[in-house]
Amino acid sequence: MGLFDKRKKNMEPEEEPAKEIQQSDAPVQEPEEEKSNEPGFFKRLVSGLTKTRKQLSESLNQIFHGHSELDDEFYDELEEVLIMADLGLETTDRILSDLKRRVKEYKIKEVDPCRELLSNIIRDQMMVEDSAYDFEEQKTVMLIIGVNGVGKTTSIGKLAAQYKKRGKKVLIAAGDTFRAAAIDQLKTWAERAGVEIIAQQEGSDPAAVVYDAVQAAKARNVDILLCDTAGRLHNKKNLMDELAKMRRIIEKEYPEAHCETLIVLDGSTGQNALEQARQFSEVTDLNGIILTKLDGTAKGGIATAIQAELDVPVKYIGVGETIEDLQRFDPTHYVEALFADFEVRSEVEMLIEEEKETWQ
Ligand SMILES: Nc1nc2c(ncn2[C@@H]2O[C@H](COP(=O)(O)OP(=O)(O)OP(=O)(O)O)[C@@H](O)[C@H]2O)c(=O)[nH]1
Ligand SMILES: [Mg+2]
Repeated sequence: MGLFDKRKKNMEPEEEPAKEIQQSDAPVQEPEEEKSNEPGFFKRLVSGLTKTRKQLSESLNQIFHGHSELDDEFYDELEEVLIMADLGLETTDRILSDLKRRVKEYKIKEVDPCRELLSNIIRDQMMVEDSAYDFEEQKTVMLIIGVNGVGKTTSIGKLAAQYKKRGKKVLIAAGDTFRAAAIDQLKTWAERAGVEIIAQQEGSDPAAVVYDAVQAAKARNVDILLCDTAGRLHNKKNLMDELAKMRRIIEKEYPEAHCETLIVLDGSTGQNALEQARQFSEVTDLNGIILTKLDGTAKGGIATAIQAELDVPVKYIGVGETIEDLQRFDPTHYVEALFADFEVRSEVEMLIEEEKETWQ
């Protein structure tokens, strides 16, 4: 039984509309079943999303406690709260239209059942296809792109460590040759993760580094090659040309490998992150998004906006600084962690306890 189903069972009277929702709306997936393959996974997510959850829950509680009727005022206030959580105008509009449609369909007259509807709608906006992570099981070259400071290098370090732990043969390419410090930072991560790295001098051609790394990956039977890239060059055109050149080399030199281009976005920059993703998607095909720094921000709703507006899946999220804090994105868990309001917080803690017991 999912968190929201539990809450409903405990808290809501047996009203007709509530029953109808349970029957016709897809139930929230069981978090207990696939909560993680790592201990503390859900706890990290809940803790990482604290700021966003607090802001969202407080505002939502106020709205839900302050209204008994589904009138315009209720919807207007809801709109304001969703926009404040950085879901963006377009996504908020889409969510509210969907909510109104479902309210009509299920003949709902009261505000309370809307809470679950709302979380279901947001979850549905972000569903990731089952095939989204197939690349992890193939020979893959991952090109990690994004503007400076968003978390490319650290995400590569964290992913390398996680893949290695799962038995993959991993290689890293230091494709950010713009600064010597960038190469050193990546070397430190490679050491920490216990994987090999291909690097050249500062100022060398990044495409040449990628070329060498691809040859090494083929020769050493590497499963996953992770390529770092520069976030800042002399101008935007340079940067985009360089990324295109790297991708051409990968495709030409290693056509049998899958090329996975992931853009890293800093979640704490809210709508700016969305704009960056838009700009990059105009010049290169994006397979997915790594959304970092959700732990430091109340703008966690941006994950929903990005996915809904760009139609590019968020594949990993960063909810802290440790290696385990970079997680595969699971919309069900994300929504449960995000929407756990005061009334159900004890149940969130219960889930964490259950998780602890499973892994101890
Ligand atoms: N709190 C938090 N910090 C993060 C997360 N991901 C990255 N960071 C921090 O963000 C800072 C920048 O990360 P980098 O990996 O160096 O970013 P980059 O995109 O490689 O930056 P450039 O190489 O300058 O383009 C570092 O201090 C990281 O520790 C996250 O999920 N949460
Ligand atoms: Mg970097």
